[in-house]
Amino acid sequence: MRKSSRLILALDETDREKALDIADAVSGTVDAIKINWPLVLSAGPEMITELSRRSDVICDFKVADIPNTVHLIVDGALGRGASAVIVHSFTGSDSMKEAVDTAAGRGNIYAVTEMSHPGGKEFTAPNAEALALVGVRCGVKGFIAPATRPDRIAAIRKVIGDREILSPGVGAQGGSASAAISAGADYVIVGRAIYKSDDPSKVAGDIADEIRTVL
Ligand code: O7M
Repeated sequence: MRKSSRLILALDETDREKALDIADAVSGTVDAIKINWPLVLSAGPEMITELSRRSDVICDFKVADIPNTVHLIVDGALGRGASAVIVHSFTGSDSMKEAVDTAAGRGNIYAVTEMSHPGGKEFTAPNAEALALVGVRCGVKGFIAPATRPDRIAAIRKVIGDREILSPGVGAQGGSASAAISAGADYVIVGRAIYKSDDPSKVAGDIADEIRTVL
């Protein structure tokens, strides 16, 4: 994934044509497009391939399963053109290692440490540093840490060295792109603020400009 605007679009739009229009409008600005179950369930897994012609595609399937199932999901996503897959780390080192081994030479694995919504404080936040350490040992490319709590991005950064941090929670969830980058995130992930706006290209450009002010 290139590291230019440091902005990743979370394309949770469920209308296939709208999703492709938005991808076309912002693919020159964003460094990657992240897709999740909403778009895959409405438009089919072929959207992975379709979008991979426009941008790097990160499959945010938050895989949380036994190693064999993890292998099948990661293999299927990368086989359709994804360049990265996101997994949960609470499943433990054997599942996470299986994801990393399956992706080796074909793509990257990112692991969730602490989630950005208020409920993320209940179980994920108290265990986030330990979860991140398991990810480091398993060789993941990077981690997901919350833009809604920039101090937690900084805390995760201390544990993971120079591995990447991708940070969701900007805009609709109240977080700020510049604050997340300043706290140590490499990229911010932005969904509704871009794909629900009247002018996704302009909003993406504005967020990229905001990020540039703190680099
Ligand atoms: O900007 P939004 O709130 O519309 O979208 C945020 C996206 O990031 C959406 O796709 C979420 O599923 C995802 N996300 C979070 O919002 N919080 C998290 O803690 C983790 C993720 C995520 O991307 O996990 C990999």
